[in-house]
Amino acid sequence: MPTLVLATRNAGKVRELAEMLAGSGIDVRSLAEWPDLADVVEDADTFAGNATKKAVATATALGLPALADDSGLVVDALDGRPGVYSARYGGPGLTDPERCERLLAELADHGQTSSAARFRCAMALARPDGAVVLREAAWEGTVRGPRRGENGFGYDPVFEPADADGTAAQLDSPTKNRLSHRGQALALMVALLRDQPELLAD
Ligand code: ITT
Repeated sequence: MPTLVLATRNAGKVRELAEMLAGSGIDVRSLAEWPDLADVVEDADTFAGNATKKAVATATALGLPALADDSGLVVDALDGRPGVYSARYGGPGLTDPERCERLLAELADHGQTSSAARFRCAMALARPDGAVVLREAAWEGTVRGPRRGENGFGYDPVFEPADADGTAAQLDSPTKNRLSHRGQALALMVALLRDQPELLAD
């Protein structure tokens, strides 16, 4: 069975990716098995650049194929922010609910109670030799408070997908995984692996 390491320390991403890859015939491993592996500096200014960096660094360090996700929320009324800085928005040490509140406060500073927005995801699969393939997807919707829902993670409680009722945090995980930026990007990656299984070969 081919092995694939999920190159992320975000527990919400690990849960969603592992759920979606269950039954795929891939031995899915997480970075929790390598607690001492150094974090990758995410200094690229694009989702694709950071995803590629995380996947290549992990695959070359561990000698195993690695899948990285770089994602974030792009808010029109904030000129695309927080974008690639979504994980660090508002500074280090904030909780996910505090980041959601910060986002709503910044929208209010701009005189808005809501804004068109989208989650974007770049997913990179790297082999230990450094070869890398990339797939990208987006999930359109609206940012609006108050926070609603207990599922998901990150900005889900203030993101209303265009293709579902309520917020992303009110969706059950199979529904979120089917619709989301991450779910769509992973589906594209799985289709690529079906065509090119050698990407996961030893
Ligand atoms: P890794 O780099 O270890 O994967 P990270 O959390 O730092 O973890 P990113 O740099 O890709 O990952 O930042 C993604 C952030 O975007 C994440 O922390 C959330 O705040 C937000 N985000 C991404 N996908 C999301 C989703 O499905 N629902 C809610 N928020 C999401």
